[in-house]
Amino acid sequence: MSSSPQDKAKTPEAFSSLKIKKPATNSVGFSAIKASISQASKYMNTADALKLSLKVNQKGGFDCPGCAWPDPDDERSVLGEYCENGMKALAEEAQNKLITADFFAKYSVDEISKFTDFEIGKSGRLSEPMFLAEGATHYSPISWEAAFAKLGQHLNDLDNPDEAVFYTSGRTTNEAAFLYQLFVREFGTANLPDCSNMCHEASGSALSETVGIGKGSVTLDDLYKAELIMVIGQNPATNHPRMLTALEKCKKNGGKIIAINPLPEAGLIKFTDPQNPIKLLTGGTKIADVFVPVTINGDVSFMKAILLKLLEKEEEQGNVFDQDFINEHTHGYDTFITDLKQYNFEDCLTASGITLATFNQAFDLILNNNKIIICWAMGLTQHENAVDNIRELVNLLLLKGSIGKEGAGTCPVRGHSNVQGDRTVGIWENAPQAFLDKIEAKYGFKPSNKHGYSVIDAIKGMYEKKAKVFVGMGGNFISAVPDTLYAAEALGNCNLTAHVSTKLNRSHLVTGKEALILPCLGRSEKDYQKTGVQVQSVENSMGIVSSTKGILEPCSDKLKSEVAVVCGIAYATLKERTKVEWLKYSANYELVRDDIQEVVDGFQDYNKRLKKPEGFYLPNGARIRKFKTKTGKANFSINKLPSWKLKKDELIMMTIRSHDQFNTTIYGMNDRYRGIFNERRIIFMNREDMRTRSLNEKQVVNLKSEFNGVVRLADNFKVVGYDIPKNCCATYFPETNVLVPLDSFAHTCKTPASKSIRITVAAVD
Ligand SMILES: Nc1nc2c(c(=O)[nH]1)N[C@H]1C(S)=C(S)[C@@H](COP(=O)(O)OP(=O)(O)OC[C@H]3O[C@@H](n4cnc5c(=O)[nH]c(N)nc54)[C@H](O)[C@@H]3O)O[C@H]1N2
Ligand SMILES: Nc1nc2c(c(=O)[nH]1)N[C@H]1C(S)=C(S)[C@@H](COP(=O)(O)OP(=O)(O)OC[C@H]3O[C@@H](n4cnc5c(=O)[nH]c(N)nc54)[C@H](O)[C@@H]3O)O[C@H]1N2
Ligand SMILES: [Mo]
Repeated sequence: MSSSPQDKAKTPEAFSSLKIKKPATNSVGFSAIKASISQASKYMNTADALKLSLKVNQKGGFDCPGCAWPDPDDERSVLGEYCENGMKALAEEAQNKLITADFFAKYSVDEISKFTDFEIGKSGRLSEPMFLAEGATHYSPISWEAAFAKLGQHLNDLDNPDEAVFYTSGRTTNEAAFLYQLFVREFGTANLPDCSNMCHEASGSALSETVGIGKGSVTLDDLYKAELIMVIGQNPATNHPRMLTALEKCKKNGGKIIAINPLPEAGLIKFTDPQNPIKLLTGGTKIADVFVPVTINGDVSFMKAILLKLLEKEEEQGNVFDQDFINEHTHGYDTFITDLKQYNFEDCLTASGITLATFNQAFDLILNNNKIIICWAMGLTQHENAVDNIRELVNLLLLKGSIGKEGAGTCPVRGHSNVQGDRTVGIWENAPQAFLDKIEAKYGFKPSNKHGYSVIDAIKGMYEKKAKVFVGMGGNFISAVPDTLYAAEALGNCNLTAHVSTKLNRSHLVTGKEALILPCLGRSEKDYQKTGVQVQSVENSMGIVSSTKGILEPCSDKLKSEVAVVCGIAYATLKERTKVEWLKYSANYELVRDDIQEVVDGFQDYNKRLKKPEGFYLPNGARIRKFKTKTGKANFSINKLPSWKLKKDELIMMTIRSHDQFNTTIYGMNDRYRGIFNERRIIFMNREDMRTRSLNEKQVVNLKSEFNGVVRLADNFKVVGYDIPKNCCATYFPETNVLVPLDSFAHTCKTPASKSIRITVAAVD
């Protein structure tokens, strides 16, 4: 008998062999170059590795699939916009090894599910379409035509288009994403859950409401010119390494930096630019002027403490707030101030976990500077009050008039390399009516204007058997989502699960009754179509759209591009009833861009402007103080302090990324900067919390979360004593996603609260 979807969804519990060293205080430098070269040469051939490292993020090259950090507008180093983790992402994609039909004949789905995520990733690149028949133990090959027909048949057999779910992960290019959502809407549903639901959705919600655009307002140049950058809830040395170059440049221009984070992350403390040989020898730049070790989810409390003191100073001396900006451009100031006055400074400071001395250092920098940029990522967005976190940051920027001028503004640092572009071109379960109207005007069908499933709703829908077909455009749904075991049962309920993927992952193993793997080209590979090698486009974290063109030969001749796959599925599903000429697009992607420019604002002359090596900026109201909110102004907001309390023995846990992973893809078993080697099943704990629980370093513990009466368990983690605030702890995602309750999510936007899970730890005898 084959094992249950739940068994296949869990990460194996065996340990490797944990080594602990002192955490690093300096990031990048020689060790990063060494790490990336060794990674590349282990899994790729040397010529390809060199070719890639020279072309990545170069004008006319291809966009690194690693992260969404922008490329400099002007000079780019000859070494490429080089970064260790970008190189690891590429080495992962451009592996020599292929997974062919033989692999699937050799290993059953059950057997593969016993591999660790690291082993699954290192099995190679998917190289041909595969099908898992009902009741079968092994995947077997299928032709593309048969695969499209099978998927089309399943979709057409549904009673209602809303019984299908179409997930997207943020690596999909604008062209593929636009066609994908077009197909889904013509098919008849708005069920377009997206990785951004688990990522920066809270930023989008908070920013749209307060400043009228769900994206950041700054450019790279602003970062260089800021007087103060606050980096909150973000670990750039690992997740956006090229951001450190911008922070360094800001410092060189006299700027200051405050880092707010429960962990003293290496890159925030000191950074050595790998492209600067002198710096490599002399030891790098100190990054954070002030490090604020806030308690997990203590950010609103900390910000309120700052706002209260600013108000006190404003009332004393009168020149702290930018009253001209407030009068001209904002709404809700008086109500906001009245609300703020209810809070007590000492209570807020205590709740934030920060000492008065550290508070004062951060406060002085905020008080005395008026060009402030705030950068943030998952440390703020994955909490129940995530939207409040971000709105409170906006309150600060509005008081200081620090938005819509040089060197100032909002900077949500995006995750996946095109997650922002995907949303721009229509991957949205709740798209604005104006966008749907444009689709209708252009194509002549009426898109559903229901609020479709977000990730959380999609899981519930499948669990309750209201949704029966799951299609994943990239990503690794089962490992990325919260509440792994519940989600596994949900996927197991489906009639068909189908994934368009570059690499094998656990979502191919936790299947519906039938399953399809549709292997596609990666970003680094040449996309040959009838009119020649195709160029595609992506949008980075700062709203710049630029081209990307693969440079390596495809690893298999049985791969299709994402665009071709979408067109194939759409044609096979919609047949005569379609109003879209699906087959023309895959021959020439310029035709897709022609359509995008008609439907999406800001893309005029798309094909022409894409030819500019540096790409082009999309319009951004907040950047020029045109706040397109309901009030027509930038809105102050009222945010409460978080109300949760830890029960006796409970800790609050954040699930974070190690230095050797890209989301659910595990590049290696180390987390070098944090001094962790050869193990992922660990829990970082405050040493005093260890003492009160009589736990020793490396002791094995089981973790338990209890939420609304439901108990969730994750067994076998080794304790690591760490510099983390009391009552806080950290583990790696996805190993502890089994503990994240499905119903613990951010208000307004339903982002799973995977940075504030209340758990208890119990020693294993
Ligand atoms: N190499 C690499 N690059 C990546 C990724 C990857 O996995 N690997 N993932 C990509 C994606 S999709 C994303 S979204 C980004 C993620 O980039 P990050 O958001 O940097 O990733 P996380 O590891 O989730 O780190 C969250 C940080 O927030 C801190 N934190 C946690 N809780 C709190 C809190 O309550 N308050 C504060 N102030 N801080 C807190 C943690 O200590 C940690 O430093 O990176 C992108 N780039
Ligand atoms: N507990 C916890 N859970 C989290 C998070 C957390 O911090 N803590 N972070 C959340 C965040 S921020 C995010 S963004 C999600 C990530 O969720 P996902 O985006 O679903 O996950 P990834 O691990 O990035 O997906 C990796 C898979 O994408 C496929 N892939 C890679 N490149 C391509 C490509 O070019 N095309 C196609 N078609 N497929 C490709 C490969 O098959 C690979 O196995 O996870 C979320 N889950
Ligand atoms: Mo993300």
